[in-house]
Amino acid sequence: MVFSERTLPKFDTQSVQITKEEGLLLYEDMVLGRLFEDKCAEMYYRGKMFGFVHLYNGQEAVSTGVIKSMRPDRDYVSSTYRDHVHALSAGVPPKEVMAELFGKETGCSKGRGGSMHMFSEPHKLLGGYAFVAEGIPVATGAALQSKYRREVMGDENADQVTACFFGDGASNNGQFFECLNMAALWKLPILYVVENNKWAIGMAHDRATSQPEIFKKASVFNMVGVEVDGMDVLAVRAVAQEAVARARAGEGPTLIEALTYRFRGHSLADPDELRSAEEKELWQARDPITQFSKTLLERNLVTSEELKEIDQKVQQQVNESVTFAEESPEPDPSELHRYIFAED
Ligand SMILES: Cc1ncc(C[n+]2csc(CCOP(=O)(O)OP(=O)(O)O)c2C)c(N)n1
Ligand SMILES: [Mg+2]
Repeated sequence: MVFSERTLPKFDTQSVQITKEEGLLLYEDMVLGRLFEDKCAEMYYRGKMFGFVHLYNGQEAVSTGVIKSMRPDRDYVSSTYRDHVHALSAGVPPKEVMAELFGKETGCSKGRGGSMHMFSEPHKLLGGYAFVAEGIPVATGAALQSKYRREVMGDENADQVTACFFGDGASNNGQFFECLNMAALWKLPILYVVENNKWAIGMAHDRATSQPEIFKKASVFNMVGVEVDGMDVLAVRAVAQEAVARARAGEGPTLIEALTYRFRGHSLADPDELRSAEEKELWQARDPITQFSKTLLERNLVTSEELKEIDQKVQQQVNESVTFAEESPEPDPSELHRYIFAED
């Protein structure tokens, strides 16, 4: 079956003013996501990590554009099983993410979680979740507690916004509808970010969904719904900044549908034979990192040497994360029962 490509929403990237510092921050975060995932693939095929590993290549502009519009270590982020790069954007050090993938005690979830269960209290990362849509109620709860603490308990500092990431497939699950209803009803400070990469494993979104334009589903809850080119980091950032401001001002949630694509198979165990070569090539040509480096160069904000230096610095950081993970101890078997329940 052949599916047509959706027309991308119009966005005037030229109209967005950014400083060199902001541009480099966005660029570095996306490159970190890309090089980290490439290294994961290498380590997985070398037998260094086990279980399912889902990579984020191609979708970097969504994680970077949204999370870099939020306050680090204060606002909440919830993810899915495709969670390494959300963790990195949220500020979890690459060595802690890599060590988690290696199942080591020094991992951000103490080696108990692995690829699909990144968690970090200091970085307000509420977790990766193996079940599709499982993070949506958790993120909705986080947003409810911020609002409750602020408005009912009078805690002025409880002004956190939550970003809840999930896939197109998850938007057909019941939690999505129940949580959007509650969030709109209670005007919760939350961004529901659907990363519509057109596929749920081997199921094409258009084939499984009566209304494939997910952002339109916001309207039935009286919620703001927007679609955005998920391969354009400045477009994602602009939409996210507006949504964060709306949430922070007590005006409630936003459903953001980012049109994006994963450049690799569903997981590293997927031979990726179902998607057509044409479709893959079309999206590969929209690579968010290549596009953004062009923008930075065209605006004379950076030189190609500066970008290369960042690439090298990040590559070194990623390599060091592997050394750290390899040299780290495994959890002590006598302590395997720990971290199931909160400790005093
Ligand atoms: C509740 C539940 N049902 C089924 C699965 C098996 N499963 C794992 S990933 C996936 C596809 C989800 O696709 P999508 O939400 O679009 O996210 P993407 O993988 O594209 O990022 C499915 C069905 C699961 N993990 N959890
Ligand atoms: Mg998907």
